[in-house]
Amino acid sequence: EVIARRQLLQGELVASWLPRRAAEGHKGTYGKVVVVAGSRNMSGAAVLATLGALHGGAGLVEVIVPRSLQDRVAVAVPAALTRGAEETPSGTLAEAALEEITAGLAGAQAVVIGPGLGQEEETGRLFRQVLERIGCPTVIDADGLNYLAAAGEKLQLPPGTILTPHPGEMARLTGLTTAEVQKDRLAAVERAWRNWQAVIVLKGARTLIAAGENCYYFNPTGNPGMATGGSGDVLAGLIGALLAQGLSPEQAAAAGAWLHGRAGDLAREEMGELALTALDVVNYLRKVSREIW
Ligand code: NPW
Ligand code: AMP
Ligand code: MG
Repeated sequence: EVIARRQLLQGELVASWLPRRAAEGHKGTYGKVVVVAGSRNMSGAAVLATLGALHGGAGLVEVIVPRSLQDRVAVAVPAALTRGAEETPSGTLAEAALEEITAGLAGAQAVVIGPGLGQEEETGRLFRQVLERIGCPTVIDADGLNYLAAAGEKLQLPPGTILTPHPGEMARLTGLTTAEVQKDRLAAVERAWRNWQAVIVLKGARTLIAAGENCYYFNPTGNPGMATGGSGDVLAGLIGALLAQGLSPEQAAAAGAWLHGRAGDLAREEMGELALTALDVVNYLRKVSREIW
């Protein structure tokens, strides 16, 4: 049943979607997120997406990165499982990583793919093959979106896919300019939704979510302090965690945007906008959790 709606997100609605922790719950209850991310110069993107997933309540998070980054990522996020896969000379995931990644996908309730993957052609070919092997709801972000845009054909997406473009990525996905995207954000998300038949999260001030025919959410949380490297990578992981806990793609996308912005707003109360970094957004998810979980 498709219900036409344009909804302003607010905390009570988001809280009503979130699963309560059962007294008998165990880590298997809350789902496994597999994060496919990172390259030599962007190991932080993998770390931040993984932290977003852990702080979003996923029972288990496994992060798959180019082999030479594995130890570093494991030290940065000891709570996550890590898997190192074959890499290209420039330190991005290689096509030969396919079997290792496929093994990692087993048992995932949600996948997050794209942050920091880089833009090597070979990694793009790998990305397309990985997409075909994913059988669970998936968040595609950052370079994953760039690979979708570069594919030149409409790729088949996993069931329950969420795309999380910022305006620049949205421009690449739709063939519009960034200015055109920003001038009519509603038209841009509609266009992307029609083309991809996926939930679209157009980030930036007042993040806009399209989840179906005439079905939009407007997010009022967040602030310009969050305009800082890596904050989108945290959001991708967070949405993955909500998917793994059983929220629908529509709810996970909307709730993720709201919670992420709320964490940024609570961080701003303490430190102002200047000093705020992506790691603060992660850490203030604790306060948001305390507020409404
Ligand atoms: P312009 O110039 O206005 O047309 P890119 P990226 C636009 C990784 N990271 N409003 C704007 O375009 C990511 O995961 C790794 C308007 C801007 O110049 C990716 O894999 C980190 N325009 C990779 O880096 C930390 C907006 O987009 C352009 C806009 C590249 O991602 C950082 C930039 O977009 C990063 O997350 C807005 N609100 N937002 C790490 N520590 O490892 C964006 N634009 O070229 O896609 O580059 O977003 O930095
Ligand atoms: P990314 O560009 O992928 O790192 O994503 C940036 C994240 O920060 C997204 O979740 C944006 O919605 C958020 N963000 C960036 N600038 C603002 C802003 N001016 N107001 C609210 N949120 C913002
Ligand atoms: Mg980003």
